Amino acid sequence: MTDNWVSQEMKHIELGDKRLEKRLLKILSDFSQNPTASIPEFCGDWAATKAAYAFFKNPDSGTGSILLAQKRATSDRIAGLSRILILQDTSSFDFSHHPQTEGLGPLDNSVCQGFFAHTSLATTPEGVPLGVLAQHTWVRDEQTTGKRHQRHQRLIEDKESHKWLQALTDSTCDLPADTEAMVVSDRESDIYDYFVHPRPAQVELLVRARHDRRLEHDSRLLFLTVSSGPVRGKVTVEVGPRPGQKPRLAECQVYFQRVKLRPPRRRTAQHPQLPPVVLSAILIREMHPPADGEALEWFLLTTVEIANFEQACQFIDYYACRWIIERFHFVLKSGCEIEKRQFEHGNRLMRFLAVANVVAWRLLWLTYLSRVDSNRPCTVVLTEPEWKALYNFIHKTALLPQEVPTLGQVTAWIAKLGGFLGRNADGPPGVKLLWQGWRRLFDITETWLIFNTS
Ligand SMILES: [Mn+2]
Repeated sequence: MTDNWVSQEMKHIELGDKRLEKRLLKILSDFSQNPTASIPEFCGDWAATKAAYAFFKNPDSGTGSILLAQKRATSDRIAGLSRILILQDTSSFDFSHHPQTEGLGPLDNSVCQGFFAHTSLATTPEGVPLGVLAQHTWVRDEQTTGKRHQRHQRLIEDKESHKWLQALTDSTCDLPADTEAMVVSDRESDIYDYFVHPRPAQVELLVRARHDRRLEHDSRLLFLTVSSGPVRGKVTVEVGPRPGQKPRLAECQVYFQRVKLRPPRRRTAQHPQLPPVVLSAILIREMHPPADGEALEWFLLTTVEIANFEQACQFIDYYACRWIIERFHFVLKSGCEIEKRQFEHGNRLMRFLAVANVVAWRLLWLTYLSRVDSNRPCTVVLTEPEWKALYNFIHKTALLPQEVPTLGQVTAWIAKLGGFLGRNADGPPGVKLLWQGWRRLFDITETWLIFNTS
């Protein structure tokens, strides 16, 4: 049986073959119920397993078509929202432990083999994931990068830097005209060309700065100019746990200033001179960093003119949401076990990734939606048998409640199945507990259905 949400999510799929489309829905449905399982395990029987492997082998099971279907479903969720964030970032997928896989290339560390994926994930301004808008996968060429290419890391980055511009275009080309989008990205995207790359009128950029650029019309440098300006206010930022460091609340000073950047010097005909660009710089700097740890410091650049302290704080919150795409990569790797998948060729792994995007998005969506919208009825994410089975199992009763449980309640119960203790200090359950619980809920529901279907 195909889950309703799967058919909804893939309603725009066009693989040019109805049987392939049906197979995709079946794979998605089985896979999402048991994301960490191997293909034979989540397929359940030999015939389904064989069909799944045939699906990933088939060049007609195009990653482009699957991505486009998800982009359209994501656009349906975006429609009507006045503002969204688009988080873009790169991740590498390492298959060094499967050396027999063909069609892969060197990663940042040249002894590792795998491929790269650059993903644009849409979220609400509160960080609730809406879906993948664009994804570009590629393999580095062993010949051009060379065995000692680690030394040339900057050269490779320069060569691949076009991905930021391309993702900006791909993820924003079909946005509704009344939806504003803030495209958020990390220090790797601090590329002058990116700031001047054409984009739709309602699209703005927010980038963490890496380069101390020269300002136009005087010889001053960006970082010193902003940090020697006036302190506009103070904010407290939550810093998550890091290796050897507990989570903390960092008290930070906020600076912001309008700056006009001088374009980099160009010499070649292929790279003509670019115009100067006017941006707003926002600096937040921790006032009392821990003795044993690094101070929190973000130097952000945005194409929006920052008018006041409140607006600067809003942009700091937007940048904090960039973390969600790191979580997305985490769910792909640890939740969907991409790097443990065994296929003969990298192409099949990339097809598998296109399918896993949908599963990972949904897990993350559920995790964050339950935090911001916990009072909604749970039927937005669970089928009737699912929530009933969950309720009966958790409460050790055959009776049902008067009212449909809320999203917050069922999320806590699913997490409990995954090992969540729910102590006051634990905070809301994370995505890992949810995918662990999700898997048990599937079995519990199957059993529940045996006793509750007449
Ligand atoms: Mn990055």
